[in-house]
Amino acid sequence: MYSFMNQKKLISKAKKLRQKTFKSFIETGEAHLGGSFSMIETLVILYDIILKKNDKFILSKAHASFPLCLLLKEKGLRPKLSTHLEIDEKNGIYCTTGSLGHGLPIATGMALAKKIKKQKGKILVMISDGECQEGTTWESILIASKHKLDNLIILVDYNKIQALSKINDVLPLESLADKFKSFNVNTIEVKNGHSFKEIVSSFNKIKKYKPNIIILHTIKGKGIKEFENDPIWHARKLTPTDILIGKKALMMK
Ligand SMILES: Cc1ncc(C[n+]2csc(CCOP(=O)(O)OP(=O)(O)O)c2C)c(N)n1
Ligand SMILES: [Mg+2]
Repeated sequence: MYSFMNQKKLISKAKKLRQKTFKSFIETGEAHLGGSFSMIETLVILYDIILKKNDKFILSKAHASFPLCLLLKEKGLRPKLSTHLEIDEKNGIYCTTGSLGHGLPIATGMALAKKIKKQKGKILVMISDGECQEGTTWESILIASKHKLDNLIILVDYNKIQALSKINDVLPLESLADKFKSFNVNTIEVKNGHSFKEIVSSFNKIKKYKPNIIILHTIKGKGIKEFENDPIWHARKLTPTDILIGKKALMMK
């Protein structure tokens, strides 16, 4: 059973991670803000509560690498802060990602290898809804399902926006949950992907003898109201006005 004692602490960690991420966007002049902010709560929970010694987390949607790298730095690791990720196992980056649609196939292979070698630990992988429009995602799920990879947990950041368009305008995914279920995967939905309570309790619904998928309904750009749910915030460079708006919303100096 996963549980959390101190919601205030988690809220404060998420707030600080958004602030740090925004600061890095300003400093580097690079900002994949939307997709970084949609997964902040899940990242905090993963690294605070879920991940254990032999587990590995892979961020397939690596354009949102900043909050992950900053979180790993807080844990005393030294990953290179860059958009997209290069394998660096000793610093918590278990896979090179950035070209979308590859993190899940690799995670599936890693989970299968663990199973064959009877190794402990789980592989957790975060994919985007944009990646659910790619064939490699569904091929991987076929394989994970055939091999009953219950050591694989797939998290979907379902923020309903891919790159510069709404998913529904480009290539709708509904019903995403039904699609996963039809591939014989234990499919768990989190209605509010920013609720610590809902995210943690979704991990208590994980089943054995099947791969598990947690679909997190999230808001792209969550945390800065003016930027939320707007496709423009996928990778927009911050203007001086944006910086003022963001700092105010995130309560930064
Ligand atoms: C194979 C591939 N094609 C295109 C891109 C360029 N690209 C970067 S992010 C992105 C889409 C972002 O939307 P989504 O995948 O849903 O991520 P999120 O909303 O979580 O940021 C695209 C097309 C890429 N990184 N890899
Ligand atoms: Mg998306």
